Amino acid sequence: MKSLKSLGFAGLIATMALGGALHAQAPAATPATASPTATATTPASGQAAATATTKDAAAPAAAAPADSAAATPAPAASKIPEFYQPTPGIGQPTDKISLQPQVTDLGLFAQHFDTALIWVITAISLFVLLLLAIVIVRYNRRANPTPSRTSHNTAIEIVWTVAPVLILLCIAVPSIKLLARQYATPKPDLTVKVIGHQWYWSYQYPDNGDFEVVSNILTDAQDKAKGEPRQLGVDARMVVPVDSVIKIITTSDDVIHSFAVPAFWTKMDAVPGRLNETWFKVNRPGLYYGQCSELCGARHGYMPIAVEVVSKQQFAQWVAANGGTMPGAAKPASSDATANSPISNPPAGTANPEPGAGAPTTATENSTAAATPASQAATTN
Ligand SMILES: [Cu+2]
Repeated sequence: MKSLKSLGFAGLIATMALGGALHAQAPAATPATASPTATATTPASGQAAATATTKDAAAPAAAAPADSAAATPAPAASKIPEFYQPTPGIGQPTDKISLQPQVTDLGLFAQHFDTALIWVITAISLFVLLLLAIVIVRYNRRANPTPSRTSHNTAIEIVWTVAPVLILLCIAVPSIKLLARQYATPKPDLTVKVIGHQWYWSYQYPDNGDFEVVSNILTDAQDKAKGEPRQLGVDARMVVPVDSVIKIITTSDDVIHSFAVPAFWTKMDAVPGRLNETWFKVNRPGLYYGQCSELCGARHGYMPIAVEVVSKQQFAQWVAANGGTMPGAAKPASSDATANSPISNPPAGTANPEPGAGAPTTATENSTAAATPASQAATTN
């Protein structure tokens, strides 16, 4: 920074160039803030939206469960274990103007880089402010009636070209390093296929017998009862082991969604007909929330993501509760030869015994799934 002070007016030009460059950096440095913003800007009540959807879509669906509920006993919802309660300030939006506390090495690297960039931005802004102040005071018409007629100065022109280039290089090196690390998945310990639907998520575990978890938003009342942050609680969480490289493959059933968990520094679009890949390795167990981060329709704001990071023993317990197997363990005899085919979908109803969660496997999956929170509220309360 000392050398900058000697640049004089060169700094002004340097800063203009750099300002543009910092803008270009913004996408890499901001994924983590997207979700909290989304939360803040979705004031419309989940209840209201659910009711609205129910009107056109759920009328037949609401009638059907009423009959079948009497005939067949509801599956035991408590069989799938949940290990962690939400921790205020961790893995969910905070009221601070900063990134969420990061729980992956990549996230910590990004957080430090973000802090460093703030200092660079502040220093340059103050420097430019100082230059402007000098110009206003010293070179106004009264103080400097006969202006200099200088039009070229080779030395200063070289300086104000080279200095911004050097500053940009200092920013570009860690920035590209961060980007590269985000896209280079280390050898994975577990692969989870994340599928976006209008408007819920499902998670498939191909390494564990290819079972599937269907994850729907909870109602506000259910969130309150369970102590979960409003509009972030789900009926079935995605569960992964701690200190393990989790390879995430995203795709979509209908439109483009985006799987984003700010505390992991993870965000990847889920595009129909494509498989995208990203990864994370979480350092500490806990419950972390995210949201769909690509505008995907009417209930885009109501398809939260809840990832539970647990010990390896707890993960094995959770997999067993979902009817899956751990790698190396004997696979249970499957009545359906195609059950583990990568092409066919596993029976979602068996993976998630929550009432209404099995609905997405039917042909009317969008309409019934959208109505799920409403019908759950009606049947469980
Ligand atoms: Cu979405």
